[in-house]
Amino acid sequence: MNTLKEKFKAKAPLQKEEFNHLKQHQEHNIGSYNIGQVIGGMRGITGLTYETSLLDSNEGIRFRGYSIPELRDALPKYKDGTEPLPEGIFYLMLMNELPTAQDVADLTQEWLSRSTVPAHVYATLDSVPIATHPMTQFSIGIMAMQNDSLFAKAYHDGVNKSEYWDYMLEDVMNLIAKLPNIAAYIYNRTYKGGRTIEADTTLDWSGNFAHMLGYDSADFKEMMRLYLTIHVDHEGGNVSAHTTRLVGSALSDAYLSFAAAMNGLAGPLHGLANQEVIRWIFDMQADLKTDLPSEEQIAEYIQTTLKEGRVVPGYGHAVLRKTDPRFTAQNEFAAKHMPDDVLIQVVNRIYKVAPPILENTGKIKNPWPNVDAHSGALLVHYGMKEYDFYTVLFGVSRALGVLASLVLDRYLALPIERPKSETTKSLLQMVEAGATA
Ligand code: NMX
Ligand code: MLT
Repeated sequence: MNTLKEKFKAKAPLQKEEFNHLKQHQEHNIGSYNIGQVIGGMRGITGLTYETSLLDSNEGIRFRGYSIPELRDALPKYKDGTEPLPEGIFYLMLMNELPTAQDVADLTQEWLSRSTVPAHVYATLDSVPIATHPMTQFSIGIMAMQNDSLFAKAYHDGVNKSEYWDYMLEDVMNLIAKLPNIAAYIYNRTYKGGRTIEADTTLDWSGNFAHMLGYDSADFKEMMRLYLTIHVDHEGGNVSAHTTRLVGSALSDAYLSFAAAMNGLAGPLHGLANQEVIRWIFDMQADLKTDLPSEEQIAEYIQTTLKEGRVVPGYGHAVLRKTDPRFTAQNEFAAKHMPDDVLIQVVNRIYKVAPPILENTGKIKNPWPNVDAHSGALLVHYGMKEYDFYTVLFGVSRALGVLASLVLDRYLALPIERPKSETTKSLLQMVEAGATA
């Protein structure tokens, strides 16, 4: 038995105890909702429990109670590095306790030992056209591994439901361990002529991922540790987390659930926004024939985007109502490591100009930047300009949060999801009758 599983077994009963305590209060009413929320994407309706992180609309995300600045301080680092190792935030989310440096080192080794990707997965990726979007390739690569699901096999063999979590944890560890290899393969296949870069087994999960992508500077590796830490999770209602939960609730295994989540992350209003931001900035620079447009030029470009009935990518949020702390963390990294970078200056000019314009439309509820407004500029600085690939990096990180949660879903024995729907007619009838659902 691996060390993480032993620790989870010892620690998880406390989480179940708390959940069982909540179950004693099932009749407690926590609010009501209206038709606007039903037809408006279910905003503000609490419809699920989700343990690994919680979003405050003004303050931003907290992981098991810890904010991003607190975790940049508290989580173990790589040797003399200053950014947290994502292994640590995975440990925190799963266990509900901060890891020691040894816990993190154990996890690095555990993932390394599980990282070999079966040859047929690479062969499957090689069979799709090279122009296939990297997120589609990523989803295909994940699905190609589904045949190895230990959870699906155990279910088929009649495993007792009390043991579901055990097989789910095995699948989750295997999947997370292999994602960097698959992502790097897609990058090298799509943009770098199919070169092969062997893993560096002396490195941590993120450092080795950076290495396999062909980026070996110490700064890029630090950036990757930060990037993979801050994108992990954003409570349970976002498209990728909720998809993982929903699909998993049918007792679909981790591969099926996570591939579905990645298909949601690939949407331009969700994770694909990180590529859209850089595409939008590059287009603006090309249209205006300058790398550093003035604030006036940027303001005009934003107005044009709005007039064309398009969104300004990287701005707005369904829940947040202030600047995303993930944007701020990246901006701090940029100020420290690339103070003179022109693209970062463009990002900061947009940050100055966009909010009042968006606010003045009178309909955009959050005029502030989200995580995607910044991430691409860091990658471009280090030479990764292939922006179609950016959402894959988001996906590798997002695996840690949603898959830690998936283990907990099975541990807490959450039921299949099945909300009620109505038709427009049936809701109108309720309105006329003054009835409730
Ligand atoms: N640019 C232009 N219009 C916007 C923007 C924006 N950045 N944000 C919201 N709106 C519009 C929105 O399309 C809607 O228009 P309409 O009534 O014509 O349908 C109106 O403002 C009200 O939307 P909100 O209630 O403010 O936002 P909602 O909760 O529906 O959507 C987002 C949230 C994030 C989908 C939206 O702000 C958006 O499309 N942003 C740009 C894309 C983006 O950055 N997505 C990344 C989110 C973070 N992530 O990584 O997942
Ligand atoms: C996320 O990280 O999932 C996004 O900010 C979207 C969300 O929280 O709705």
